[in-house]
Amino acid sequence: MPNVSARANIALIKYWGKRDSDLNLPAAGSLSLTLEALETQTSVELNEAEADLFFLHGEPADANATARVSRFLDLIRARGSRRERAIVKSSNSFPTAAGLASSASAFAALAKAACVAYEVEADDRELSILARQGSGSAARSVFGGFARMHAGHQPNGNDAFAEPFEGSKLTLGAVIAVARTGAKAVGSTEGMERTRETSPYHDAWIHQVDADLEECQLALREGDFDRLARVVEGSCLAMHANAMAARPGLIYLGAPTLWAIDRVRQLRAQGLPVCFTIDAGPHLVAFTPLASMGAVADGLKGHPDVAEIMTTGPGVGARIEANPPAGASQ
Ligand code: 2P0
Repeated sequence: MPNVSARANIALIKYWGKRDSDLNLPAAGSLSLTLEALETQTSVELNEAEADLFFLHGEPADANATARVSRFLDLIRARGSRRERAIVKSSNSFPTAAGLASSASAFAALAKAACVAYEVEADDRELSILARQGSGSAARSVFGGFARMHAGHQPNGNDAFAEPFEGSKLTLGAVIAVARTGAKAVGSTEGMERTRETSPYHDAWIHQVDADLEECQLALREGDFDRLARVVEGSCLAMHANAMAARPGLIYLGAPTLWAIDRVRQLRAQGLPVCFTIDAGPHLVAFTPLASMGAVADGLKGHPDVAEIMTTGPGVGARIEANPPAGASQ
């Protein structure tokens, strides 16, 4: 029974909008950093039952989550010769569905574990294409470190995959100010669709991404943190401005998020190389060189609604592990 780990990633240049919902094709590229501490472990065991079963943290998952996993397994089954159903067991080392990219690590791990279980051969590019169909950001979590996602042009999505981005002179980690809230109100998939359909800013947002990707890659290659901070925060704020301009508007930022944005900018003004990004949830992620993570973590303490500060370095890509997933003892 294959057991695979994969780590979530946080985008420096954001993905927010699809060109095709059925194949889950992004309308623009993105660039992310895979993070060591945000880990999912998933095992896939084929069996003779009539339906796929999905256990999350040892408990049967709800019908929606199970159906999403089962639809994904259908994609894998369609590529191979084995038709059995499967028992999928998964556990996360971090809050699920709270805007910390759990679907990225989940579908990267599931893609690899299911390919092994169903004896489907897939290289990393094919895994990335498969993972993308589970969740767009999962295409990037197949890889460790920085990953660059290509939007592609082909209608079949065969050119919509991620690959490692090499050549950064900056080695970054992340300090995450975890806000004290539960699951997000509007998930990314629905939020993106609403934004595409109703935001007057959506075309401008999509149009900007290519230039931001080039600028970000240049800043990383040159090791220019100030340049990086400008484009990373610009991409994040433009994504949220676009989402806020949807009707009804999507507001993922909370009071502790705004507080933490201010703190990051104060820390940078004091000379620390740090910049922020925010996904579809209230948690702020601060990127900073590894040597500054402690100082940034200290600087983000002190708000009553920041429940926890996590620090993490870059993580590796999806890989097969020897032991079964912790907490998936069902
Ligand atoms: C990103 N996010 O680039 C952006 C920024 C959230 C905010 O990719 O519909 O869960 O499954 O493709 O991958 C989250 O979106 O969406 C995401 P689907 P996904 O990381």
